[in-house]
Amino acid sequence: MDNLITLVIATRNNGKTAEIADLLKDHPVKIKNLTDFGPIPIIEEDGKTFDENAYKKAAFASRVLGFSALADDSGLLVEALSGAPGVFSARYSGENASDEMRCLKLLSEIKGKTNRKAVFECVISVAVPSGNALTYQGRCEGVIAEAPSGINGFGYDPIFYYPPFKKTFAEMSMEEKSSVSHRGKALNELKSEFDKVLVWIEQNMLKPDKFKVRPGCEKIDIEIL
Ligand code: ITT
Repeated sequence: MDNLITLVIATRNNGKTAEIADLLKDHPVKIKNLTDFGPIPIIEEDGKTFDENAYKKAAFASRVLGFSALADDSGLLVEALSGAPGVFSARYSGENASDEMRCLKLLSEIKGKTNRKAVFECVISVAVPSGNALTYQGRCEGVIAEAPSGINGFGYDPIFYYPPFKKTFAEMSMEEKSSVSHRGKALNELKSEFDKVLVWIEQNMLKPDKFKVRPGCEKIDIEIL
């Protein structure tokens, strides 16, 4: 069908792309991701909340590519570390660190603490080129494991232990993880009103601008009007 609405998954994280694409696979949209287009500038994630960053990523991708776009901003908040790494989850151990390095840093920061409670949070933003957007949220509570375990998933999955399943996220299949995860919950909320979302996208595609793009070279910023 050619009249399907195109929805671009605006993330450079392959683990997220796989989970989002899987959850949306049976829906009447043409799913694309950033690799389907030429290089697009990296957006600076300088928001103080998941909400701000998710909006920025979705609105910017939609604006630049001319399609509706869905972005996810998420992270892990550890109670004993006053909510760190939080919005800095991707950069917790420096810009170029691996997932393994981030997990090991977190394990060393929390070493010896008795409170190992943590929560994953996710905000999904669906935006159209004008800058209008819809927001969905999800969270999942668990504890930080004593040591990494499991090989599935990405990011902090090997050290995020989910007590009801007696497994870390990295020991679960993608379907199992999505049934309880922060991202799965946010996307399920979106899916529960998918028909309305498609109508909203159609009605909003041509609305007047809500923001200006400031062109730069490597990193680009947007200014909300
Ligand atoms: P994009 O901005 O391109 O989407 P990113 O990896 O930079 O990719 P975020 O800024 O949202 O994404 O950072 C989220 C980080 O939080 C991510 O890199 C992981 O380290 C962690 N994270 C989020 N969701 C996770 C999950 O389901 N499992 C494990 N770690 C997760």
